[in-house]
Amino acid sequence: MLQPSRRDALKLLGGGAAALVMMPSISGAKEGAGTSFKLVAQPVQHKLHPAPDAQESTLWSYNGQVTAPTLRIKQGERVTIEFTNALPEPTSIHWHGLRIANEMDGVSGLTQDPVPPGGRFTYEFVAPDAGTYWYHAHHKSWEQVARGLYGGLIVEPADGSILPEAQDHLLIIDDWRLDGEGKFDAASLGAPMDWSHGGRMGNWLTVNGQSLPTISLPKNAPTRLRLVNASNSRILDIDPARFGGKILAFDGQALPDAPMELGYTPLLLGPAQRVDLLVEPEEGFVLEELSQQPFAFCSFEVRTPAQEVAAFTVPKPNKLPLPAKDDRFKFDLRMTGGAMGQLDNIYYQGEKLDRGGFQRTKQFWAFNNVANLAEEPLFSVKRGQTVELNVSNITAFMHAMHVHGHHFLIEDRDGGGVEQSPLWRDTFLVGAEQSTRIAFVADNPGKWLFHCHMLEHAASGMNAWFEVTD
Ligand SMILES: [Cu+2]
Repeated sequence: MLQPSRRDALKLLGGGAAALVMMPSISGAKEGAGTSFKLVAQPVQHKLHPAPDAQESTLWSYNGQVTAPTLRIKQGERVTIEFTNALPEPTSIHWHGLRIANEMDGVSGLTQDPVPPGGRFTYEFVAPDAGTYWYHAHHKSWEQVARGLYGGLIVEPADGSILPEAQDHLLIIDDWRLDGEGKFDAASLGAPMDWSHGGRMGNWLTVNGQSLPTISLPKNAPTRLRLVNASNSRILDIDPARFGGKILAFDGQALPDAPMELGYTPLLLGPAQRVDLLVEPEEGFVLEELSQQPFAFCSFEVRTPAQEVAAFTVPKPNKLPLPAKDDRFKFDLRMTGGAMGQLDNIYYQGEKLDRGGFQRTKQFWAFNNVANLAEEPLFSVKRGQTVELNVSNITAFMHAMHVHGHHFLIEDRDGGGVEQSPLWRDTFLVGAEQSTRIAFVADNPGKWLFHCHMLEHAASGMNAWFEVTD
């Protein structure tokens, strides 16, 4: 019970010329035992569609780059990020999937005040797990992420086993909504129709901010492709078997039996989810979005490598705390609301919403009948407690549920088990009328968000938090 069907349409604009992709990357300036970076959130002009007459868009960026610089850090090393906000509105940065101290989680209104225009904030943390992560704005995310405020974050394993650049590629995929001139469609941000349905769907895909890039890979060499879905709401359907791709990791966590062939197709990559693939290409291939008509949005060409290629070391699973079998804190979460869903008994700030209330508050979704971050946590547990969440999606849409500060085991879907075990994730997809059981050890004190990563759904009700006390 893994791969429910979806009904959204991918309406893509006409094609264009292929562009060569270069992923900007900044390596940290060494400062004593740590590594430090500077990030500035600022507006930038960028052309999203390759058609010659397509207009430039005013986007928001970190350091003026679409996609933002990739932060490469080392497992277990202290990292400092000096952040400056040069945007006309407040913002904050969330380090998605990193199990770091709560006050560095970057959730404005819960773990920190938003950084005002012209303000600064220093993020400082130690990443405990190697793998593929990303960072993005966590203030009005539905607008700020849509405008481009995101970048990749790679945690290199402490044992230093990394591939050379030519054999290790980060692909951050985004789904943009462009207007008739090929510009970012800002006018439709916040459309209630999107918020009450499947979220903001775009009509144009980019990889690392580039349209239809062609990436060179060394022929027949083991190469890691790190895919990140940075879309507001689009679930990508991909099929790694079409190009011999094997799975190394989901959501940053290496699989114990990697490299693994996927026993099903397609692979659904929800918003915020990551998958690391291993390829050893004999010839060129394409990465396709398969939810409608197959659409190739990224091409790979192969070149005979000039030098000897590096041998591949299978990434080792991180050491994550295993949930206890007994002594569990169990919590049932019912997801309701949305178009074609149950709209009765939804409360927002103490008010029972009726037709006018939904329109006035733009709250359309609820967890256990409550829309959006309430004053009280969903639950509160002591540090070290195993938490079991039984999540039932009683809506007409699929959702991408993200737990902050913890990775969890997916234990069951609809009573049918899971396709592999252990399956660690930080974001899971739950289909319409499906249920999923997850479990994790709440080992990180603080206030942690639990929300749908379809950012319009989070803004319109699917947003709550839990507390871990010391
Ligand atoms: Cu959702």
